[in-house]
Amino acid sequence: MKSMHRSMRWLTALLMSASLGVVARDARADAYSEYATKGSYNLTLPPRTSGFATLFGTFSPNTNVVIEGYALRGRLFAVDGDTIWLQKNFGSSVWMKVATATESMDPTFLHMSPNGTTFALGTGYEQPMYIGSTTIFSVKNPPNVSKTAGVKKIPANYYDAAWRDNRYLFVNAGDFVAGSKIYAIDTTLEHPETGFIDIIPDVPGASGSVAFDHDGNLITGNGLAYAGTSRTGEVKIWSAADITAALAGTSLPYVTSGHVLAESILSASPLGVDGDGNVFVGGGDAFGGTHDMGYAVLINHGVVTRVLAGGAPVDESNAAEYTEIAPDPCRNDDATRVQYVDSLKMLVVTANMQSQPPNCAPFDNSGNSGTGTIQLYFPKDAPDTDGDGIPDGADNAYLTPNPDQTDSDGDGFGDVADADFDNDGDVDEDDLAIFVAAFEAAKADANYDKNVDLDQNGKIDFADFAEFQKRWGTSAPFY
Ligand SMILES: [Ca+2]
Ligand SMILES: [Ca+2]
Ligand SMILES: [Ca+2]
Ligand SMILES: [Ca+2]
Repeated sequence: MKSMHRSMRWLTALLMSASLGVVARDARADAYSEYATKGSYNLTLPPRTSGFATLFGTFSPNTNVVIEGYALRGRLFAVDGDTIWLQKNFGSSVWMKVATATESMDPTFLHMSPNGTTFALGTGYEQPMYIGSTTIFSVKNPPNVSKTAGVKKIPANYYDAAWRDNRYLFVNAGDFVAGSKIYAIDTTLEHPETGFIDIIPDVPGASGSVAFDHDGNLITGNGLAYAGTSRTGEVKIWSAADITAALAGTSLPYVTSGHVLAESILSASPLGVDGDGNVFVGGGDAFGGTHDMGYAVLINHGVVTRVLAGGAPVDESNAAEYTEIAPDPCRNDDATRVQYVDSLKMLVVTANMQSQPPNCAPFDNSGNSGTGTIQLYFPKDAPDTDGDGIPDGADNAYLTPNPDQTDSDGDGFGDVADADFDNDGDVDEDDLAIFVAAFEAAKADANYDKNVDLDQNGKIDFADFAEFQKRWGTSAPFY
């Protein structure tokens, strides 16, 4: 009896370690909740001049474009009425104007090619799409995209778009009345509008968005039901092989091809995939209901695998298959956008906050009002190059440890890395003069300068000078 108990305990232990082993092998995040592990960080969009501000910028680790010292990899773009802004530093709400447009932009998309060399800009309803080189962007002399030589101006019907590779841009045309289609643009053509390729020619209803996963499968989402056979809130996925065939001329009929991933996520815009292959669906209300605005849904990567193999779509009553993220506690925001920055393993959630509890404003579906806020979420394995506990995507000095993140002059560069005291972009004699004037000052002294106290220990001494020396002769950005 005794020995039987012992062997059962041993077997139980063996079973437990075996099952633990299975869990440990899959390190992938399965739910939005796993993104909160390193905390969330709040940013703000630039003040809008007209139209509404929207955030873009999903950059692969292969993006190597640098604009006047500012690497595009991981950096966010914001677009408002007439301006394209570039984020000055990781974790920063300081925005630099890098381009304008003639059109009053009610932007529907600004997507960079995977290698970062080409931008595609949708300026708004019935306005042209522009495709051009990202190297035209300039902090020193922002160009007008609509008037820049070499930028292709394309008349097209569109709502959102996604790059398949560095050549083909997939576009969903979201015409509420006439029905929608998904087509591809060969961006290498001199006149891309002469060679549109039908991929899915007959989407019933308004198409909300398109996205590619890491294996080249295409994901589509249908938005608002308007008339006829609209399939509201349906998210479908088409295999990479089907997409390759469609590019070669075999277009895909909407109803009889592809696989249904979700049956009712309104408005299915935008769509995207995180680093672990989970599919996120932003937009307004999700899974029906009358007042379920202000959140986005994450569909577990396992459902994608199952659906591609012919299995059932996401079970919306099963929390293991989808989770929600709700940036707006009042849940009356109808412009919840989710994007993923591959190079930083960063989930970016934007919302237009119209009110705060307990005084929640009544439901509003204009999509344009409220304060544009940005929340950053990171999974456990997000890069933290300097090991100070702040993930790279939120760190205002990602190469120098500064857990306090102090930025005394508010220019977006953390004090610890910011020896450009006069903010002219260079660390030179002028900054040395400012340093010398404050040297040996302590907090109580009249000549104490918080900016110059690089290590923030309340005293300007040789430790700060050593840091200053390291930065001597460098130019912005400062990390
Ligand atoms: Ca860090
Ligand atoms: Ca740091
Ligand atoms: Ca600073
Ligand atoms: Ca300077």
